[in-house]
Amino acid sequence: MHVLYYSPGAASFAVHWLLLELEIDHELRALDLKAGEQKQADYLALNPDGVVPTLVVDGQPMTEAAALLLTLADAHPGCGLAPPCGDPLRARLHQWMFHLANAVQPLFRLWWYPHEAAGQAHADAARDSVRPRIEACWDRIDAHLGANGPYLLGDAVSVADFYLAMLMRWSRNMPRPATSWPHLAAYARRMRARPTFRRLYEREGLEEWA
Ligand SMILES: N[C@@H](CCC(=O)N[C@@H](CS)C(=O)NCC(=O)O)C(=O)O
Repeated sequence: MHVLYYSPGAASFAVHWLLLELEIDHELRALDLKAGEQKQADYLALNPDGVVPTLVVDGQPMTEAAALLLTLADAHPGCGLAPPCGDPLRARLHQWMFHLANAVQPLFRLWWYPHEAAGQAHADAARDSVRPRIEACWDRIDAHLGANGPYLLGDAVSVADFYLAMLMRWSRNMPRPATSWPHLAAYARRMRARPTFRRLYEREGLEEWA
């Protein structure tokens, strides 16, 4: 049994999307992040970082969005969303998953929570300094898709694309959202056209970036 602790649109979004895509039976448990439910003792026992997502599989809590995505895709090899070990594309998949997890997602943490790194007094300046760094990520990924797309691994969609689409969505209210780049805009249209995207939006009660 899979139980996903989530908050609408948060880092749990891609994991929820993949559960739908892979047609895995699951229960959803919403956490109110503004009310601090993720910092309550019972949740910290599942996820000591006090963040979403947490996926509980047969009673075992697992955390870290990127790791959850890879684990789910690997557990369902028939879905074709993760090339197997030994396939040259597997190394590319690892490269993109780690790049998104280490280089892109942490910038959004700085964008949403600038006070964590800079303190409240310098939060605005810290946030401003993150914007060009996020835009540089879009420059790089847009060029990659233009030359090697239409997906991150080339012709076939992979689990990394669900992750990238979630991160792109997070930029939707920035001065230059990811969809300002032409290849990323086409990519967003392609990912949003997946039937599971519509279901995900309905289940999370989302409207923006539909
Ligand atoms: N590295 C973690 C980061 C997760 C994360 O930062 N989640 C945010 C929502 S997007 C969160 O739970 N924020 C609430 C908080 O930090 O209190 C992952 O990828 O799972």
